[in-house]
Amino acid sequence: MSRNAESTAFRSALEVIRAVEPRVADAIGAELTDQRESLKLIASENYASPATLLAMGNWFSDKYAEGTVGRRFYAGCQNVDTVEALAAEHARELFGAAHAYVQPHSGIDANLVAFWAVLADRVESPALKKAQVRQVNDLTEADWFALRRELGNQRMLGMSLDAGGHLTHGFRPNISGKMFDQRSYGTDPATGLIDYDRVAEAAREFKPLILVGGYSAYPRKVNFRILREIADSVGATFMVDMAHFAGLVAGKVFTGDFDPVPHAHIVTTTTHKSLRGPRGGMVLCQPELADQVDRGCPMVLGGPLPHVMAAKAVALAEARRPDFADYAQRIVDNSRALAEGLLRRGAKLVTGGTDNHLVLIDVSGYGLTGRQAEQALLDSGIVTNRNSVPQDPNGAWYTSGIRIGTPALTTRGLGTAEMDQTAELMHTVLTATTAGANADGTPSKAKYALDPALADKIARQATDLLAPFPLYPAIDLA
Ligand code: DSN
Repeated sequence: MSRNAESTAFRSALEVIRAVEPRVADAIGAELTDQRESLKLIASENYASPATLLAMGNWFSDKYAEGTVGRRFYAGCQNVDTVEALAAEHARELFGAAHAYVQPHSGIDANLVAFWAVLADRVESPALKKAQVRQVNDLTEADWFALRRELGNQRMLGMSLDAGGHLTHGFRPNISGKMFDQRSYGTDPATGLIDYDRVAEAAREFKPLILVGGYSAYPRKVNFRILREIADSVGATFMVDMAHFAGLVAGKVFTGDFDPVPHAHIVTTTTHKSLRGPRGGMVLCQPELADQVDRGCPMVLGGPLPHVMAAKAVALAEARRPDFADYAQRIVDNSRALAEGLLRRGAKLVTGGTDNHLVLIDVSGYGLTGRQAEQALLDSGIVTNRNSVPQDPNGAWYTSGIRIGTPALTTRGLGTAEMDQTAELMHTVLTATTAGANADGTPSKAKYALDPALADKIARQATDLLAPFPLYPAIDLA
């Protein structure tokens, strides 16, 4: 394929869009410029390949396909069957999973499918059994009452949000925290690391139906063998949400005890973070849960998105290539280099470092809240997101942390030397930023001061750092 093909494809697409609504075409073009010019350190973002992006922009979007491959509620799904089966096959092969369900639209959808599958599989409920074998019309009002009571009072134990867990793992404001009787495990206050003995103790006391592993802001490996042993010891189903680190599992950086797939009963993920696919979700599971998982649509999900499943098939095929393992290793090498660069300059990091794709800076060490630091970095061309740190005194809105990650910059080709320069730019901004005050003189958690000339200088240096690593080098929209 010529490099020109990518340019032609995207230029032609924009020309067609421009003829209908030029402002949308302009916004798409502007987004490419912004992404090209900013130092993107958001740990959950990446840059999908042109092939992945193009697989989403077509008439597959027009098709309804409730059901599963070969068993649809709509006619004419033969081509959707092809791409869904391909995506599932690539996912099974890539992760060594017994079963893959590629329809979830997002991570929360994947988690809801998994929760439902476990509830349906594990909860002893005569009413649910009747409902499952499609005797729904035979259920009495008392049956429905019992079913809601039984399904609605199950227990889940997951990692707490401020320790790095995800809001869908039982955080109260999320639906998972409302549908389950929920408890959470944190991290050791001294080390910031998961204390497996404490998790085991919590599991013994609480006896959850589901033990959830996985995180969105924990910068270390997790031993999934130990978590599975804990789950087994209390009869819990072990679920892992690997959304953040799926690319590291796919690239065989996380193997053995650190690969969740052989240890968990059910694994969920998104496909767009370190895995570098389209926006979407996926569930992998042991054979005994496959039937329930496949009921995800219409049980929990709306119609599947065939165009996104096509893109998942493309991205998963890419992740099966040998160069993806090299990419995954470079993500971690870069993350370590970034952490070391920050530590050497005096930054305070949660757990003192990293062994995955992300680093969590405790910006209270710079006298700032996460919100102040996030904005000051953004003024300087560095895109990050604020995040709670364990036992965060500033809550989930202002926070005391900045979460950064290397999947996106690694895709562009930046290496460990550039990570050290990135650490220097970040440290310079954070050191130069001061917390502001409210009108009444009290300390503000949002206001800050940063010399605009310095912010501009850092933004120019960030652009210079990126210049040798163009994003989508083959695409010229001019
Ligand atoms: N929003 C994703 C993240 O940034 O981690 C997960 O939901």
